[in-house]
Amino acid sequence: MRMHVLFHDNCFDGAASAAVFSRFFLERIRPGTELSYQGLSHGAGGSAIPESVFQGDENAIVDFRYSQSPRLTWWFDHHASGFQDTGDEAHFRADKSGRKFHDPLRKSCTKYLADVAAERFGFDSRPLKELIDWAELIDGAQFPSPEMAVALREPALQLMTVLEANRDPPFIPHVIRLLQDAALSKVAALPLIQTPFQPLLARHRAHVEVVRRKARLDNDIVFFDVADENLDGINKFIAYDLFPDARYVVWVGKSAQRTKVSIGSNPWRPELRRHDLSAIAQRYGGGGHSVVAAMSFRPEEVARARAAAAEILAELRA
Ligand SMILES: [Mn+2]
Repeated sequence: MRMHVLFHDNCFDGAASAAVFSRFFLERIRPGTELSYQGLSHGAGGSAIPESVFQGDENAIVDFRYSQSPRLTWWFDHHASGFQDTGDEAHFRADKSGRKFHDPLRKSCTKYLADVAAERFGFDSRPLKELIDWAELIDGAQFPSPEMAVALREPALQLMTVLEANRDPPFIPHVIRLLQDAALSKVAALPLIQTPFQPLLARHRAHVEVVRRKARLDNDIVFFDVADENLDGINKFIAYDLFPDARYVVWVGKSAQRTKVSIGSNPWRPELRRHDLSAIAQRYGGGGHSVVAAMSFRPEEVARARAAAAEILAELRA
């Protein structure tokens, strides 16, 4: 029997959720199960999860949207946009398995999963406390200051940076296996993480300079467009470090795989948010949370992405 764990790719919370799920499954559900892993990412226009990803005898999705496939046997998610296809939510509500869970009010999928596993299945999550606490802090943007989120001094933030930038499919599954048994700070200190981190830190510092050059604050909203620089994965807290009083950040980015519009509300000024950003992103085929969301377009659709960003800016300023 093989359990295939599908996780939100290039995301600290996605990898941490997969590690917690694995340890929970092996301790409380079926010891000795062979586990395999695969990352899922958002495609253009909110494309559905292909049936071909469900490769296990059982399949779990963590920190990523729902699927009505009968091959999906476990699901944990906290995205407000967790139900994207017609009938997804009704299908989930009708589920009687007791193995599918969704709570859009939770800050991280990792802590949500650990809490459900503890309360309903008697799982002892204490050995993974460091990992769970950092996932809650990172995914919930609970940093005491934007400076901490941008300086990347803490080992967990260095690991986060490496996971977000990774393009090698077997790498994150390997990290997920390590995180099940070794302390997070020990894993982050390994050459496996530190070797790729050092050039990423230099690149990150260059991104800070690009955002400093391009970002403009208008009506409490920061906007910048780095599609021409072919930048997609940049640290989402840079703009708040530069503009601590901003209400929202809207930016256009681009990689070989997609053009992306990201929208976020200032985690250090929560009282300024007046929009559900996930609802806005869903109108463009994207999704996320009420406080931070994004939408993807095809790589060649830069003009469409820029038009969407302009419409969203107008809506947020109105
Ligand atoms: Mn998450």
